[in-house]
Amino acid sequence: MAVHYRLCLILTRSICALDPLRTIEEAVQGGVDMIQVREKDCSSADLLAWSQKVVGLGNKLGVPVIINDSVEVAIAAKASGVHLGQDDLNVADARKLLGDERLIGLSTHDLEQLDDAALAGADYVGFGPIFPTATKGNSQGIGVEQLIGATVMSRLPMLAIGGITVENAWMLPGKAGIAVSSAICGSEEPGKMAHSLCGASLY
Ligand code: 3NM
Repeated sequence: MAVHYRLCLILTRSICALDPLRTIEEAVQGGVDMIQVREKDCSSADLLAWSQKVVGLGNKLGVPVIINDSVEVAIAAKASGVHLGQDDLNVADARKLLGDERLIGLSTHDLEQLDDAALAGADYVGFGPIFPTATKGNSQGIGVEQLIGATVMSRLPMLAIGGITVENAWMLPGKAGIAVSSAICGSEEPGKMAHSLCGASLY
């Protein structure tokens, strides 16, 4: 199913300026409408325990919680879905495990991957990194023009991702929602930051 979200918070505990659960609560009040749990360096047991907490809070706040990379943790934590990278389990196999009710997001980095994502049956795609970002291994940005081209051809809802801040969000095309990690996690006022990002983006 096609699902459109305006502002996804990619939550990593270690970069949160505040308590991570408080960051979520304030960010949702500020306009975040999807949470993605992204923890690259923790055990499966820790990821599951943390994901269960976030899913509990997400249910209370009425926002879907998506787990980065791990289909099994998404299922065990009763999350709303999973977000996969190009090197993770492929979308078709993840779909067999998750069923049609849960969301599958896929990270895409060029137009070919974007096209493949629709064929594979993803529900939405991330597209980026648009701007340079240290959050994903100091990646260079692919630029706003690529994103504009992608939104024209995409058959799936898109989240622009990578280095998005209040200062540059206005440059993004209104057809894409946005996904943000450090700008909100690193803020001592995540609610205000989320609100400003929503105001700055044209979505
Ligand atoms: N994925 P920040 S860019 C997790 O291009 C992630 O697929 C990307 O964090 C991709 O908002 C990225 O701090 C980093 O730049 C997003």
